[in-house]
Amino acid sequence: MNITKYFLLILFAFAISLTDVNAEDHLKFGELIFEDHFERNESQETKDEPGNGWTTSSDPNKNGAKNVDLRDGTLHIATPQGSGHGISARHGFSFKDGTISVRVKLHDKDDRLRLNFADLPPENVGVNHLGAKHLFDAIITLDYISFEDKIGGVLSPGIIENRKKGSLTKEQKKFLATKYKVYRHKLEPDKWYTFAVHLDGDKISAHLDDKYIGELRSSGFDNPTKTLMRMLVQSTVTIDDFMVWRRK
Ligand SMILES: [Ca+2]
Ligand SMILES: [Ca+2]
Repeated sequence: MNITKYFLLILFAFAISLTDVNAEDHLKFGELIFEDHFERNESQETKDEPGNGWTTSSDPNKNGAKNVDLRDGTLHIATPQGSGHGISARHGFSFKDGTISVRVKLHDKDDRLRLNFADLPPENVGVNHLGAKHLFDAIITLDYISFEDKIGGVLSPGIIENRKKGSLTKEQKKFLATKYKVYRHKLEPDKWYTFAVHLDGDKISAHLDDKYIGELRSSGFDNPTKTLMRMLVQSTVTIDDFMVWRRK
């Protein structure tokens, strides 16, 4: 064997081993069921047109400004000036246990990405987002990451009514304090981070890049079906590499 052939063989073996590492990396989260890297453009630049099954909260039939923009191979989401509410980009998926990972870039202190896990009536899965039931949230800002079980917390029977009336009991307040967890950190603006949120039974946990953030256990995380992801943005957030793995 001449030296060139030998070198090529080594290079080939190295490439194979790299591919294996990447494949294993993905396998550890389960079966990859959806991914979007936003490497495309709209047919126009005046209305939301994210494509690939995404819908947004901006009604394309109204003359609203464009809020969700495919830009340089990313999804750029910005709340219009003076708008009281955030903008959402939604996509269906389905798992009981799994991981949702997204690359996120926050630009300043007001920017917030809320991953809102919701459940749809079975007839609306993959059709529309009508009747979506809020389950829980994972939030990331430049200052913190938080988890909150909504369906097993503020939206649970007895609590929801008392909360509206402002008459939560001491026990109810104590109970609600167990449904929410916040982790303080300092992230850099305009820098990409990979935020991965894992669901396993009644446990939610997260990684930021390779760093383990923490976990919270609560009944709502164990909802038998999770079928809709709403990325709710306050201010401006840039997204890339949205990926979903199913374990159960
Ligand atoms: Ca665009
Ligand atoms: Ca991309």
